[in-house]
Amino acid sequence: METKRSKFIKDGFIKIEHLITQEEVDSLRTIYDGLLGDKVKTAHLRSDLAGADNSTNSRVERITQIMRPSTIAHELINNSAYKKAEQWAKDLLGEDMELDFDMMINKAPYTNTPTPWHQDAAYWIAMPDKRSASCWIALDKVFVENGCMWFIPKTEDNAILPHKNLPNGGALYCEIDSSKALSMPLNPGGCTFHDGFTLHFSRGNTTETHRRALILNFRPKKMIDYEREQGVDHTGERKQRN
Ligand SMILES: O=C(O)CCC(=O)C(=O)O
Repeated sequence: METKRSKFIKDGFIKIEHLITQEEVDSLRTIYDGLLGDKVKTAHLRSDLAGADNSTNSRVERITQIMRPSTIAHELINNSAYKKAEQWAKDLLGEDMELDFDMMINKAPYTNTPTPWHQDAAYWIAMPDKRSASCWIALDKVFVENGCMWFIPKTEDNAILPHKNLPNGGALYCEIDSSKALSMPLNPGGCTFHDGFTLHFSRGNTTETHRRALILNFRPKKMIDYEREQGVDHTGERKQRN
């Protein structure tokens, strides 16, 4: 019988329809919106995943990324979403899984900017233990037109494709055949989990409301220590490291 765990191992991703309740979504939205609206407090952790837009002097962020929000909003760490996602990560990959980093990725209304195809492991240093799980939590109803996640089921284990940066320090991307990609619409409080080697992407937000996602990345405690010893805390520049 296929379980969430066996599907995650086979395909490199799974979908969980209800990770947290609407009440829990509402309390996360309050914290999330507070950080999104505070460009001063978040300045050192905040950037545009689409790359800085130098051409227009525009201050409009197309894809707002805020790394490690729990280092500013400390209450996040004890939030039930973090606890539930961690339990799932342990169930999927083992009891030694812990939170490595959290991040917010928001697509503002009508910004219509895709997050390009990539593998998260391209951003990370090479690690002897390659287990990882990223939990992408929808704080809004997400669908194709506002930028839900898309995944390509894994065929090859742990191969990292060559990635390049979008101009001006933007996201990493790779050239791939996306004909087998599957979209992952979700209701608020639903989530997906993906492995660091799984190819994923999202379309731009063409709707009149925000597309808010909170992402929690888990890996073995020993690998988190290994990263920190090398100065990796997931707040540095975007570049291929692996
Ligand atoms: O939210 C997005 O558009 C992309 C998210 C992503 O790339 C990730 O969670 O690794």
